Amino acid sequence: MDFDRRTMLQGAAVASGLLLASAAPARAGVARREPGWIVGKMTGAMAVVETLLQEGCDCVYGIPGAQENELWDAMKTKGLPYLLCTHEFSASAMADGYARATGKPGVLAVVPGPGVTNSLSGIGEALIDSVPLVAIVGDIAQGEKFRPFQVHCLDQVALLKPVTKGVYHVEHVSQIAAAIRQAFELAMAGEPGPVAVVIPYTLLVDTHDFKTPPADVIGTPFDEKCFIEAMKILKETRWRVGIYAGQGCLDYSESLVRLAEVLQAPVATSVSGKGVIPDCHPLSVGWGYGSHATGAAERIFAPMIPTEKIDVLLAIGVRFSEVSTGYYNMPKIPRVIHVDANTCNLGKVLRTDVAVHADAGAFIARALEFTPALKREPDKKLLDRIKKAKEDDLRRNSKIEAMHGADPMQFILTLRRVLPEDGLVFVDVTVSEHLAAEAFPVFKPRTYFNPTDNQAMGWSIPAALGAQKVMPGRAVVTITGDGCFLMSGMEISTAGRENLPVKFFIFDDQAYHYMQRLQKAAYLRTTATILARMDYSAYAQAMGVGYLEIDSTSKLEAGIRAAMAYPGPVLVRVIVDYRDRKIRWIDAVARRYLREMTPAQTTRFLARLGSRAVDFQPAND
Ligand SMILES: Cc1ncc(C[n+]2csc(CCOP(=O)(O)OP(=O)(O)O)c2C)c(N)n1
Ligand SMILES: [Mg+2]
Repeated sequence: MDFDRRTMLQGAAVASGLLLASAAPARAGVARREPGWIVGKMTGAMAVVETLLQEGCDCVYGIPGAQENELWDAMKTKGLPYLLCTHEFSASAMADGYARATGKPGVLAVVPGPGVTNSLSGIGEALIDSVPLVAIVGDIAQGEKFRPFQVHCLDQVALLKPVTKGVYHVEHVSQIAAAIRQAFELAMAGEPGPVAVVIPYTLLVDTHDFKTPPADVIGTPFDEKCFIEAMKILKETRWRVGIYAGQGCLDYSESLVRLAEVLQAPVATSVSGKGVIPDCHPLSVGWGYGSHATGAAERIFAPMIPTEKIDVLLAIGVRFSEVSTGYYNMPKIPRVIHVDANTCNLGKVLRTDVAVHADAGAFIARALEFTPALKREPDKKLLDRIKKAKEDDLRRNSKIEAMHGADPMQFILTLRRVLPEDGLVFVDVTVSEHLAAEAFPVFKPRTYFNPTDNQAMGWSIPAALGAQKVMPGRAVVTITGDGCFLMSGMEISTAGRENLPVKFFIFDDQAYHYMQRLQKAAYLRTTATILARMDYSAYAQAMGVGYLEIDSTSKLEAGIRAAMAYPGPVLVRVIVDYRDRKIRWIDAVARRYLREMTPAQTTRFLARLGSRAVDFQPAND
């Protein structure tokens, strides 16, 4: 990419004192507790907690340390819930899972040095995936109390800067409440993202007489001129519109569906937009709209027959990122309207005719005011084509290919049948994420989650725990590869300790199958992809959670039902057999990579394949 994601999100300046961040446009629509003033004499630690409570924080995820003990003690005193995790990667992923599920900023608290560096992968995931976080980060003593060679004396601010929208470095106890409030505001403003507040530990015990007002609301610009341009195009009722909706629409699902019905526009979504329209809606075509995504989306957005084509693409709250588009694999549509809360996303990937800088919800609400002019009659032929294309996808996906274990695609279809509509699914960085994006229908916003653009392996286990902690009545499951499990599996001990009833489905193929798929095609052998044979039953027992095993396709339904009925956390080893099941995303991406190779690269590539093809005993490891 030729741009810096952090700069794009703005608010980029590191604040010394409380100078931060250029004003990013605020997002409307998410209900937040109206915060009042922070008033009274208290310690810095108490001010942190009081501010978090006022901002509506339900839970802080993290691990205490010498520099943060004062803070954790204050949380207990003031009754602010917290969840102790086993590693700070989990702290950031838990806060991320919380934020995606609730729509509110997730909060983590970590110590300086290793606490910060451990948390960076998850904070980076939140940055690239537009998830609001507030990281409360300890720091070594500064100012008069500074001494050389303190423990954890890394440059916390410099470490956090590239993975956040902004960093507030607090220099005096009096600044604590304002810094945290501004961090909440900035995290949600415009395109959401993570913000850090770095507090030297000595300030937590200092006292101050606080009188801190609510943070200034960062305004929401609405580009009226471009909006009118967009309406001019949409009013051409002879043109068929297709909507591509992203995460920016998650809080405006009902109005988005209404707009789609007014326009009679088929709706495709990005991966993180899954759920903005119920997949059972007659206009929903599922994920993506190219050859990498659902067959239905491709057939409707890139049809063979010219009279069936889409004339206008209306992209709302979406970025056309590499993963969602299968390596920028977008069928050409003659006219493109792109709406986004962050100007830096507009027209960045796709040539755009009209770029509307606006919050998705505000745009949709305004567009609905033009209903009489935009209205199209239902097109029975289109609706029939969508229905037929979805049925064909289901038929193709229902074909069982596995022979020595469970079929992963059958798992995905069966899980959907068993899981309640409001159940939460956290899908990790396994090759099955692409199968799930394609074949797992989502019926409600904020119920399907995937670390889409940083692809941080191991994310699903802590992210699911973060959400389950504040949503005790909801069914929460993970779809986790065995490689991902080995990265964050220790966090399952937290489920056992707290009795958080997440169902951890671990796809055991003793391999990085994803890498094997990519490597086999390119090198005719695999390197560094084979994982340990594990005793999952012993592991579950050690972690204090229940255990189940599914070793064939025929046992999927009963196994998943048994897991869901289990009253506590349970680890389910699903022995999967991928065979060479077609994965549309991988095939589409491979085709595009090949097309982009230079003639010299292609020659070298083919020569290597040729020489390896005669090696009958390829060394795979
Ligand atoms: C932290 C991290 N390291 C490495 C990768 C590269 N990577 C992507 S998928 C994958 C393998 C995942 O293995 P597993 O969880 O077993 O799922 P499977 O590939 O078998 O479906 C790897 C190594 C990554 N995305 N994140
Ligand atoms: Mg695997």
